[in-house]
Amino acid sequence: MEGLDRSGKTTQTQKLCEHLQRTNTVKLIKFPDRTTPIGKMIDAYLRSQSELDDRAIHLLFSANRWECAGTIEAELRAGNTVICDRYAFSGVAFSASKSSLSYEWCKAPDISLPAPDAVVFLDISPEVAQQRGGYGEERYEKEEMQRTVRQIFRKIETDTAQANGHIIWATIDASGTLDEVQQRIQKAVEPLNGGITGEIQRLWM
Ligand code: FDM
Repeated sequence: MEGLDRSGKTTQTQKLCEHLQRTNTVKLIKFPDRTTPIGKMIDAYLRSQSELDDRAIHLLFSANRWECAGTIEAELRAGNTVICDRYAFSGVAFSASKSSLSYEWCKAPDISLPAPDAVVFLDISPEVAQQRGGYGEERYEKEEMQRTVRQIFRKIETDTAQANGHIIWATIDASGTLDEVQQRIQKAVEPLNGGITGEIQRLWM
């Protein structure tokens, strides 16, 4: 699950989890995982309690995924469903929105992570986001940055289709009611309901 700020991503992810739990064991993983030592460094940075070089924080976000990659693979091998609240796509979209970092450089550390079978991107215009109460307190919750991030997500969608044709990429309009948006999400992931067989795919390879 990916999304812009104020898209309702966390609530929608929780609801999707509950829905899928009726038929399968579901593991929900939130990135950044702020509980690990790396996650604590990320958390301090996001709350502006520490300063880090743009490259250093990007690599920490990626390392935070790699430290969980083994768990993700084990869950998938056990036949469970894994839902990630943000993943490498956020990693690239947010970092590459900084003028100091190139898009290709941002992708590199996440290459060969376990690839998802579907990416649900909750899309919301900056105008609707503002109506929902404006942006919050954290470092990246600024209108200008969110606009750029949104554009980069579109580029990542194209790129991911080229490298990983099997990934379902669903850009969901997040501007309706909670239930309307949830219905759209459930419909988008329906093709996966029968389960997935075969090798775990690798991201951007
Ligand atoms: N974020 C999240 C990144 O910049 N890179 C990443 O790899 C990830 C996973 O962290 F602004 C940003 C996106 C967001 C912030 O995310 C925290 P949540 O979902 O608001 O906790």
